[in-house]
Amino acid sequence: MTDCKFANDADVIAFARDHSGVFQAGANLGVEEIGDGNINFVYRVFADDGTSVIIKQALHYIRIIGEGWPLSQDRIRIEAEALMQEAEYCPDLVPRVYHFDANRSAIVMEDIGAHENLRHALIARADLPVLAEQLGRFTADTLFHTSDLYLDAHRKKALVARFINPDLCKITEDLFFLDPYCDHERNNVNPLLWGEAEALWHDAPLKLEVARLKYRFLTCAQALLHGDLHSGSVFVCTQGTKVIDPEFAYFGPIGFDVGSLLGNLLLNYAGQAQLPGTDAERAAYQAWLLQVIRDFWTTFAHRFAGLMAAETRDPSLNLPLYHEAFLAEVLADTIGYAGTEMIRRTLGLAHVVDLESIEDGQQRALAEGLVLRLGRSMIMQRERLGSIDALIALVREH
Ligand code: SR1
Ligand code: MG
Repeated sequence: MTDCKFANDADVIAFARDHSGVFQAGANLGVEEIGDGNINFVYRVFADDGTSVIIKQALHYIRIIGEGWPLSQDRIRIEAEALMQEAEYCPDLVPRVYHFDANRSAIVMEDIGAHENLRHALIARADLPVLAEQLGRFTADTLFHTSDLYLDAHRKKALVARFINPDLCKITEDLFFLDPYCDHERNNVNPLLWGEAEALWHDAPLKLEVARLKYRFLTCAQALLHGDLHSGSVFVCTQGTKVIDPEFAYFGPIGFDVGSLLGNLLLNYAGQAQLPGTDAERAAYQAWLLQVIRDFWTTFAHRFAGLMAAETRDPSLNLPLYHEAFLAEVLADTIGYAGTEMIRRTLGLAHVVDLESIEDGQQRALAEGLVLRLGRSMIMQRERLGSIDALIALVREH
């Protein structure tokens, strides 16, 4: 469906009117394009009475690049099906899907307009009292219930087949595990960080560990991942959290999702030291971030352990010692993939505003240098750290 792009505002409005079921007959509707992501087109359609929906459309190329970087439109089916899958276990934490239209490569979904992008909320030092618990619950419940620890073996394999997502996985395979570890033309390196980047490109022990993490990403079909669980895919308000954008969903290692979130919290932690404010404000927010990291992991691990004990039906997998070993492996993966997320957001193509909004290049290089050194230590030490407190101690040492 390469020619499905909405022709104009009236086309978007007609689509929303026909496929959402939320607007009054004859309501006067308006539309605005709100997408600031890299890949798709996103519209908000609204009525005078405040009713609104979101329409997300995937074209056959990457929005910010154009036709020069083609991308399968199957990603929008995968996103719709992943949102519905996630809603089975965490209906309060994802936007509701009203309609998926394969011909228009579009989803009509709930408008979560009262929420704010987590990345911007963290930069503004928002207090988010339910964030850690809700992210821990989202990851534990979605990942456990799509793994072999829960699903019947035939159902699991049928689901794996529905979520084969080669184009989007290839983006991750390249942007996470290839580009940042060589002088790649897609990279975007602060000139003041060039020496540290070059050192990393020649760091054989690090490249060996990144190869191991990449191979797990390629082969370890543990659970249905969100696949792109960075702070820009999470929306927050003081009462709640919504996780959006699972177009990178595929069956991969559980620690990739958990680690993506953890890595993004640490990217903000590193940025905080150079963002505006007093020393006391920066330090207080950094301490809060470390507490969120601890609570997030602890919620995830406790819930996942409880689910394994209560709901794992396969007797050969329902062993307390195996459950303990499984979570230890997920923690090591989490720390390692968090490290790769941190490094790729510093040297690779797609940076984050937690660091990019530090206007002074010298100060930004300080924050980026911290990210690189911490990311490297996390990748190298991931199998030795053994607890979230040990990780937090490592962060403090840097
Ligand atoms: C070209 S796509 C760059 C990044 O945006 C997406 O959100 C993913 O994180 C991807 O790596
Ligand atoms: Mg996205």
